Amino acid sequence: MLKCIVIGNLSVGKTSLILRYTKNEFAGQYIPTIGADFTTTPLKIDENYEMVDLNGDHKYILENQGLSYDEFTEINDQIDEETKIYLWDLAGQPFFRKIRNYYMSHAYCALTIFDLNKPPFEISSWINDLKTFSPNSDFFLVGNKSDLINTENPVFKEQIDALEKRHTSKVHLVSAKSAGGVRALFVEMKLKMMKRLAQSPL
Ligand SMILES: Nc1nc2c(ncn2[C@@H]2O[C@H](COP(=O)(O)OP(=O)(O)OP(=O)(O)O)[C@@H](O)[C@H]2O)c(=O)[nH]1
Ligand SMILES: [Mg+2]
Repeated sequence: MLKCIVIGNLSVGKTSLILRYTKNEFAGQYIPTIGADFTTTPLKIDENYEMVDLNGDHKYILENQGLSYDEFTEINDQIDEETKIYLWDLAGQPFFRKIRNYYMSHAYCALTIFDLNKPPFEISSWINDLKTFSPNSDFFLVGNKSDLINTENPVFKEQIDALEKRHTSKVHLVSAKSAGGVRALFVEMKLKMMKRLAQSPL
């Protein structure tokens, strides 16, 4: 089972990001997730649609994952069309902590989401929970709602730099509303999962 969990405080946009990626939709109103929800997405990357449509960003994403285009094609071709990633959307409200912790185990990958409008970006407790319940999980740090801020602001850049250093991980800036960066994030996540699978099959 390729389980990917999507975690982060309430209202940071976990459900919205999944909806944007899987259905290319966005809903403005906030409907809190109750407990947990799940949806699936194929692991295999559609080269013509998902990759080519990234407006040149695919080069940068492949570079992040240390893959040449040929290496990508080789591992992507080995993946069965039927192989699915199970995306678990875990409710962020404190009330759901118990049920959430239960769903946090055995994750292969995690997207840790935070709201770019709400500094200081407190994600340490999520990373700690992840290390407790799914110590072998890979993770991505994701700042959402980039449509509402100026990403060129030096103070903002410093905060993001500090976060990247603290967790020795790149921060992905995305917006479920404008769709900016969302496809790139999920494609990079798939690449990371594929690479890991190719190195040590389940
Ligand atoms: N401006 C803006 N609003 C967003 C964005 N993503 C989500 N929102 C809004 O933020 C609110 C919360 O989004 P959700 O996706 O429901 O948040 P969640 O993280 O799933 O929340 P819980 O299920 O309670 O944990 C909604 O009103 C969304 O419309 C974004 O990229 N930009
Ligand atoms: Mg939700």
